[in-house]
This record gives sequence, structure tokens and C-alpha cells, in this order.
Amino acid sequence: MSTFDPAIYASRRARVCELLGSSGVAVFPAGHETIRSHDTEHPFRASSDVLYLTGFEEPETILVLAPGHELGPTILFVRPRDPEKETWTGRRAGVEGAKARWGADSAFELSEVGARLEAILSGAETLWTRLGSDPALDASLLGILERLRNRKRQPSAAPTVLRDTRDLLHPLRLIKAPEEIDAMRRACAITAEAHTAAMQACRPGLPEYALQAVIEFVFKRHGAAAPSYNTIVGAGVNATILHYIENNAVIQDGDLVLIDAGAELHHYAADITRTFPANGRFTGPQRDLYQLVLEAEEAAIAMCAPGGHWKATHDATIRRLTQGLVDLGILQGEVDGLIESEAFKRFYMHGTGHWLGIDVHDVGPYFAGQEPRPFEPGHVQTIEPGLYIPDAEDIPAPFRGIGIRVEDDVLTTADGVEILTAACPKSIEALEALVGAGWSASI
Ligand SMILES: [Mn+2]
Repeated sequence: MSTFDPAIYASRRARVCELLGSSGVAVFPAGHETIRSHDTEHPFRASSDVLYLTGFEEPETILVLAPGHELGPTILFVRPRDPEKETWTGRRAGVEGAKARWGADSAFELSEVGARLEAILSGAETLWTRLGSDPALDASLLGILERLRNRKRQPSAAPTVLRDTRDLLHPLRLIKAPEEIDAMRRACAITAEAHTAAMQACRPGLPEYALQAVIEFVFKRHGAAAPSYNTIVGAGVNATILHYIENNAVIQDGDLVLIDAGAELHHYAADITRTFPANGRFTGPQRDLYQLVLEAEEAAIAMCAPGGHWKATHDATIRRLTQGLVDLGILQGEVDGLIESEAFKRFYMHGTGHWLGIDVHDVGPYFAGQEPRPFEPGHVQTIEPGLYIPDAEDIPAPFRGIGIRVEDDVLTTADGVEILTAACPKSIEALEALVGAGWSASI
């Protein structure tokens, strides 16, 4: 069953077909399963473009949109039905299912893709594909172009323009429709609950992976397909490693614990980071740095209303952080000069946010021409300032080895913002009340 009403996918494809016109053909591969161990695969997730346009999740699928062709506009190439294989590896929609349930006007088995694509592309002007992402498909398409170009005693029927499907589809994916925002609200609600549970469950002496287990239990219990990226649980100095995923150290009394984790629900990602004291009480220096990150986040979120842009959120963040680092004696000098010389980068080395959607680092242009793209209603972005203080001799001792990040998911609305992750606690008072309060799985 598809995630949304089939009419929603049909209208998304209709918008793409309008852009393609009758002389364009676009090819979107879902991708292949990959081996995890010997003959056992990683869980498969279809490419986000195919999910956006069909909701269809089976591996190997190739979606072709060809508004000007008699087989089109929506053509699916799918794995064949195979009762024996289906007994081992699960149900397949097959050609009939692709037409009946997944919106295909025509559907064929994958073995036909070469010959059928050659016929579909014959006479088309523009081929939209994404060269470099699927070498086997690239080779097949280039072979087709060569054959169409070299047809004997016939004029060339090969498309003369090759364009990238990212330029076609990704600007559309940037603006979230109401049903997408609903899915993201739910993914964010599950994720907020999971972070809250991990705070309640936390106590010094637990391994980091115990909190990962709590987080992912809550995700799965609510039907999330998976974490939308690898869960990060870093205690103490591990919190200063941006993408720390070993999660196997023991949480010490006095540590801050940084958790960056998000659920994927109905193909849409949430992305939340929280940092809290393992024993439920911030030390003075931890509190000073944490409050600074919170204030930087607030300054950045204020820039997420229509007309703001990602560069403004970043500028607001680095100004607040730099001023705070000077006030705390971690940086010395004039704020403007320290921003100019990027002195803050030793402590804050990443951007302040990214688009969020079907991909956790979602697609869509960050620029409009040469300028940062202004936020519009329907944009969803993360805001995630942090501070990562090295354990180094030249840093005032109380601040050494402290890592903090706070991340929320922000929808730009017509007249401001909606913080989709507002249910996830982050004030100092809320964290101190919650951490260690106790948690047990209820099923
Ligand atoms: Mn993020």
C-alpha cells in the first residue's frame, strides 16, 4: 500500500511531465540491493526520487516518465512475479501490480528495459537522467543513444539534449506540500518522544549504546521504518566528534551526553540533536556553554521566516557564538575581527542547517542564481548550532573537551516559522528535571 493517496503521486508526476513537455523523457532508477555480509543484504531503501514520484519501494525498479509516448506518461520496469523467490524474499507487485496499484500506465519486466527504452527514446528530443549514479543504467542509456544515432538509412532518432533529473525534480521537492508536512510532523513527534525517553533513561555507568537502544526502540515501536541516519550517542569528549557512531563508551558522572537521532516515517526524515548532563545537573561551565548554544539557535531560528536565508541563519549563529566565546574567555579579541578571521571555526566547524525532507540532508537548490535562496513557506530546514571545545592546553581548563549541539527542524510558514520539534525539551530547567527520572519500555 502506498504511503499517500495514489492521486498525490499522480499529481507529482503530472507536474514533472508538464516540465518535460511532449518531447522529453526522464529516467529514475530506484537502485539496487547491496550485500551486508556474504549473501545477506542491507535493508533496501528505494531512491528518494522514485519514492517521491511513486511511493513504490521495490529494488531494481526503473521509472520512466514519457508524456509524449503512447506507453506513457508513467512507465514502470519492475521485477517479475516469481512464486518461488517470493517465498524466500517477499512479495512483488509485478507488472500487473505496478499498473493496478502504483500508477503505471504501462509496466514491463526488467528484462525488457533495453529494448523498450530504445523505442521510447526514439524521436525524443531531451533525455533527462542522472549520469554517474547507476553505472549499469548509464551504459545501457549510452548504448541506446549510440544505436539511435547510427541507424542505417534512417535519420537519427537520438535525443540531442542530455539533462540532469536533479534540475527537473529537486526544486519541486524543496517546497513541501501539506501531506509531506504532516508526515514530517509525525516523524518529529516520534523523535521528540525518543529523545525524551533517552533523557529519562540516562544515568552514569550506562554504555552509550543503551541510550541508542532506547531511542531506536521508541522509533520502531511507533512504526518508523528506520533511523533516518546513523544514531549518534556521544558522552564526554565523544560529543566533540561530529559524526561519532561507535556509541560504545561508558557514560561517566559529570559528562554531557549528545544524542543526534531522527526517525524516518512514511519516507520522511526527522533530525533532532539534544545535549544534556548525564547526572541531571549541568556544571557551571557546561551551563554557560549550553546557554550560549541555545541563544545562538534562537538567533538562527529568528532568520527562518520568509525572506531569511541559510546564510543569515549561519551569520546570526557565528556572531552569537563568537561573542559568547569572547565573554567566556575562550577567544580573545574583537568579535568582528574574530568572525572575519574565522577564529570560531576551531569550535564551530559546520554549517548551521540543511534542507530536510525525504532525504535527511534533503535535495533542492541552496542558491537562487548567485544569492542564497530566500526561505519560502513550505521550506523545512534544520537549525543546529554547536560548540566543540578541544581538550587542549591553551583552552581554559573548565571548558576542555565539552561538546554541545542543539538541533531543531523548522518549517517556514506564510507569516513566520513552525518548529516541528518543539515538543522535544531543551531548556536547562526541563533537562535537569527529566534526566534520570526513569524510563521503562511499555509495549
Ligand atoms: Mn542535521
